Amino acid sequence: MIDTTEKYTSQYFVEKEEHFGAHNYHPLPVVLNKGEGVFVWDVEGKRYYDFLSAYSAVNQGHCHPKILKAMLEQASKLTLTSRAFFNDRLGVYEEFITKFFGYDKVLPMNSGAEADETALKLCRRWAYDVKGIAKDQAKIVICNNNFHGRTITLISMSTDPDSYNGFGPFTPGFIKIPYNDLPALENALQDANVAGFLVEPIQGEAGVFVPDEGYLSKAYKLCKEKNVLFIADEVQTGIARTGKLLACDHENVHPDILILGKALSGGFYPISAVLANNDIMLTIKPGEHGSTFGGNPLAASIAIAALEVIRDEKLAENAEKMGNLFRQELRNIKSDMLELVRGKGLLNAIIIKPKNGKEAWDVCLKMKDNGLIAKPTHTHIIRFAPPLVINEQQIHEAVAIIKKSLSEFE
Ligand code: IF1
Repeated sequence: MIDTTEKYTSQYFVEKEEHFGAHNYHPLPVVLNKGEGVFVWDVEGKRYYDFLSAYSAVNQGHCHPKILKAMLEQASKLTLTSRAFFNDRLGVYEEFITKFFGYDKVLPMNSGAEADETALKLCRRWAYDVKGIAKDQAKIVICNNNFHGRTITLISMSTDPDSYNGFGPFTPGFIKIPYNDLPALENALQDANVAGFLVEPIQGEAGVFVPDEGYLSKAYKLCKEKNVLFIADEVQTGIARTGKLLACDHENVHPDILILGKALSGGFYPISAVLANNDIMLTIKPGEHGSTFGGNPLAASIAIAALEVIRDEKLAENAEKMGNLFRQELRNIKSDMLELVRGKGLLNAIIIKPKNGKEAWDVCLKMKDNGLIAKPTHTHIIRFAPPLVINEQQIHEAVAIIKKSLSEFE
């Protein structure tokens, strides 16, 4: 146990993780011990703007009081029953979330990866039982540069060697096509064994790739023409992040299978969900899929509160407004390292042009010194995703930090 009477430096905690933890991450050198709204603090008491939001899991802001209250109340009563029995929270949550997003049913899971895996199983089962594809022949179309999680099947779909190298053999049954390429999708859909198209409405990990206007709606139409399920992975883009409740809402696309995670709990607990209508969801029968923690009463209570915050605080509208302001202000920054600004709502990224051997990582270190934390993805891209509760004055302050940091490389 940590003796809280003695002040421990960041170095103390970094060394602990180095010695006792797996080295599957390379974190920015900052040790956080407090979060509130758009801010986090390190063990030395320094405050930072959090511009990653735990990869868009803290959309409601750190430690949102309403979600905390719901968590504490439920945690003091009943946390886990397993699905071997009913409980008095799951059905209430299922009704709430299915009406919130407009589906017949929800299958509750824990991590985003589990939700993606669940969606793949639903798609394959629908392929055999409803579409009538021959056993074990179902194929699912996915996009290059996708990110859907870290399981063997999900990395089998990946085109990023860092995700799949050294983890073979891989799960078969996937057709890879370029993202944002409708002719490539149309061509792939000629295969009668295609059952589904799994796509991120915006590719987050790839570096916030926003597809052309109309891509999602035209892709959906192509899928419907071929009786193929349109499966949207909104784990990162959902829950108001891009300025609408779902990124698919920008094009009025209602996915056949919707995958949610991350901010579904406001960062309090691993909660994910798969939503679909009865013709798809009821293809899985009792005993054919499950999870120890999936749909537990604590998660159910947290998720209701997390979604109520999104609705009641109009965080999608705020994300739209603050996102436009953020991109506009960023584009006014004069820096030869700042190559490009792109994004939607409060899911944004900048491309850093290396200068004198300095690159995105060095810019992130400089921003950290200046009071804002973010992390590069794919070497030259810095993703900016603050909590959706950010206000105008905080956007201006954050942009000033980014501008100052870039200027220090001039
Ligand atoms: C890591 C990335 C982001 C996701 C989408 C499913 C999942 C994720 C669109 C799986 C998870 C996380 C995973 C985390 C870092 C982060 C990430 F860089 F890995 F790709 F956000 F962009 N679909 N993304 O973004 O959800 O199982 O993690 O709950 O693995 O390093 P999960």
